[in-house]
Amino acid sequence: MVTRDWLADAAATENRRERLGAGSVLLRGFAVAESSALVPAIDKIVAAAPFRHMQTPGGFTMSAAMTNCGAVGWVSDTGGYRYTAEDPLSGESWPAMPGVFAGLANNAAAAAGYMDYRPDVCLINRYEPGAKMSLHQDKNERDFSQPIVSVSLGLPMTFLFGGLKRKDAAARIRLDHGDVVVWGGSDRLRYHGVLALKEGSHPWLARARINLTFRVAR
Ligand code: MD3
Ligand code: FE
Repeated sequence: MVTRDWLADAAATENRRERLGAGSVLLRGFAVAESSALVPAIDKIVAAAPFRHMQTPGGFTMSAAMTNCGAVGWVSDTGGYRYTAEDPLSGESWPAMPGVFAGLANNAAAAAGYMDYRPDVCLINRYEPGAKMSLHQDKNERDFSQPIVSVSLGLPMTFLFGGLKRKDAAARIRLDHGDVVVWGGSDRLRYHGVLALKEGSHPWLARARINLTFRVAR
């Protein structure tokens, strides 16, 4: 019964799309099929540019470990937050963005209504149980009209989606393996963060959650 299956698929896809704000869409499970290609691509990036715990400008050590791929990478140290063309650990260019990353980000952005999305950086965040990210805004990029695409892999996490002021109440959203969110328009500068990761084990990533965050930085 081809027709029935097609309708079921279409309904499932539609049901798994959740509007989070005027410019943001959660695409539940959008990256599940690609995850078997994403994990080895991450391993290859990490072999060249290892995960590291960066320092905040205030002198704290971030609990999420990070690396990057693409033309530039996001870095933080006691000198501030910025994008660099070289990995400060090696002095070499950041690893190139894999085709499977660029294609996934472009498809997800298009599914949310942002056509021709061409990110120049993917920040890769790795959380182990207890790691978190406090409420912050992403504003080191030049063009806030460009959305951010995030891909969650591994253990589930509670995401905090606040407002344009730090004190605004934050909604809590559970993000699971394969969930993709496109954040754009008037939501681009909303405060956001993640609660501490809970203990668990995931078939792909064991005791960890990895988040891919695609941006147009320059
Ligand atoms: C909403 N990472 O790297 S991704 C970050 O799960 C960061 O690792 C989190 O926040 C993580 O900066 C959240 C989701 C995200 C990213 C950017 C946003 C949500 C956003 C920018 C504006 C609004
Ligand atoms: Fe952020």
